Amino acid sequence: MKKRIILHFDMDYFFAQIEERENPHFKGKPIVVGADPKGGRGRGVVSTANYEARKFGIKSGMPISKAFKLCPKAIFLPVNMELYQKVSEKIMEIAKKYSPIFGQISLDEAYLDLSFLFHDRRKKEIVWEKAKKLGEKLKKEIFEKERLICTVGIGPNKLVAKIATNQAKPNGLLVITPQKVKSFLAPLDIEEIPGIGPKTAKRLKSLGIRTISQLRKLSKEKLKKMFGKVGERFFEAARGIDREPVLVKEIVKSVGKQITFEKDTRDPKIIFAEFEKIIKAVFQELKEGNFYCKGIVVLCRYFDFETHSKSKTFKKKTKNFKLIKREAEKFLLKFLLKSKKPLRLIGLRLKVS
Ligand code: TTP
Ligand code: MG
Repeated sequence: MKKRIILHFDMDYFFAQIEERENPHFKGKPIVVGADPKGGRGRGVVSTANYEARKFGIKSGMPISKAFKLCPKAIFLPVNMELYQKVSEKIMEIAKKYSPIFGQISLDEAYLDLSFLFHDRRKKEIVWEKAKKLGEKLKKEIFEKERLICTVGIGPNKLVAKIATNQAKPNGLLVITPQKVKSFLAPLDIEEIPGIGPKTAKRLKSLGIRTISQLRKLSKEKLKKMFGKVGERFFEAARGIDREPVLVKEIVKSVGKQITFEKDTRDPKIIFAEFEKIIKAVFQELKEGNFYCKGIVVLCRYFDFETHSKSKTFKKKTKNFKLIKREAEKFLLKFLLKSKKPLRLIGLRLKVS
């Protein structure tokens, strides 16, 4: 495989940082963006928190009631997605200029393939030095134009670049040249490898494997036996190998809404009435954005947080409200029939173009 240089960047505490920028008097105070905490009785989750709030143990995905307990004096703000999307677009417009091979991953992160730097036939070290300069320039431009900080990771592939970003957060820049890959990864926790979540990590930790260097002791066969095909990827990732190209595909655009019931419920009247409101709100967004719907995802969380989703892609993209509503309600009904457990949350997302 050809030698590559990949840059990854990710905005720091994105939603909360935008709120800080918009409200300078919040600076230095703990900020939590997410559901309404309702004095500790709120039932949604935290979207993100700034670093001051993280000091109290608050993190993305945590129940908002728990965040409230950890730091009741934090500033709790609702999710202003429209604003974050606009800011994201501006940032991505800036980043795109740095390479024709640009792949956006989410609202606040993207990869850039900088391998074109190799075409300039100078020494390898100079190439990596140049990549670092580009990273610094990108950070500076985002800060000057948008007043927001981000972290940049640069490496010989996407895997190493992303892990470098995570290690350099916040407001950092870390370059890992091919010679440094193995020693950089060695001491890190296995959960730094994308795809190794808490469940996989638990199985590995039961074998005494905590760090990436310890993971290297397991053979490819053993990992394959334990985890199937993805085990082979763990084997390679532990050695800093990753062949995934930067995909220039646009991220799937979607519009959606979800609600958490005030009380867990099995009452179909309440559930379908709320779902109808969601469908209408989401359809309104579809109209406002002048989008077509390519498919739907219905989300359902039972009272015990067990979460399921069902999705469908339409043969032809559509704007037909009745059709979308019928398909979405079919899925919701299936969830109700599948389990007798009360529902905590329902949601609908439309994939659009
Ligand atoms: P992340 O980049 O994962 O997090 P972050 O930017 O807030 O913080 P970090 O400095 O660690 O990068 O996610 C980007 C945004 O996506 C985040 O600001 C809010 C949103 N988000 C959620 O709404 N729910 C989640 O569970 C996560 C992880 C993110
Ligand atoms: Mg981020």
